[in-house]
Amino acid sequence: MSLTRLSPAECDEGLARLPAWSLADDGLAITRRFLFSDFAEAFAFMTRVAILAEKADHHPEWFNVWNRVDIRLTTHDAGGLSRRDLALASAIDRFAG
Ligand code: HBI
Repeated sequence: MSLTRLSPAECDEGLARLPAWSLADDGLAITRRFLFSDFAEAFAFMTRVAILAEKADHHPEWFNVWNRVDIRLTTHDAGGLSRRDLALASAIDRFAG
């Protein structure tokens, strides 16, 4: 999948289909906060995302504390958002609920 940086209009179109995600203040990433019932649920989610990311060869920047997982998706090789970020966010939403 393309590593070309998305234009502002393409970012807006992509985010319109990902209502649970937000554009980062720097405009270079999309972010979403996930809350789970406890740490075990949060870590199980992270394990599934890790497998997905490895298959996609596209990896999240994330932070976990107890039942919370904050995910930031950006494409380092593109210097901003690419279609890979939108695709991974969509895949994560499919099993995050
Ligand atoms: N993950 N988020 C993110 N951004 C990248 O640019 C990136 C990556 N994972 C792997 C990777 N680049 C390179 O190894 C190439 O596969 C693109």
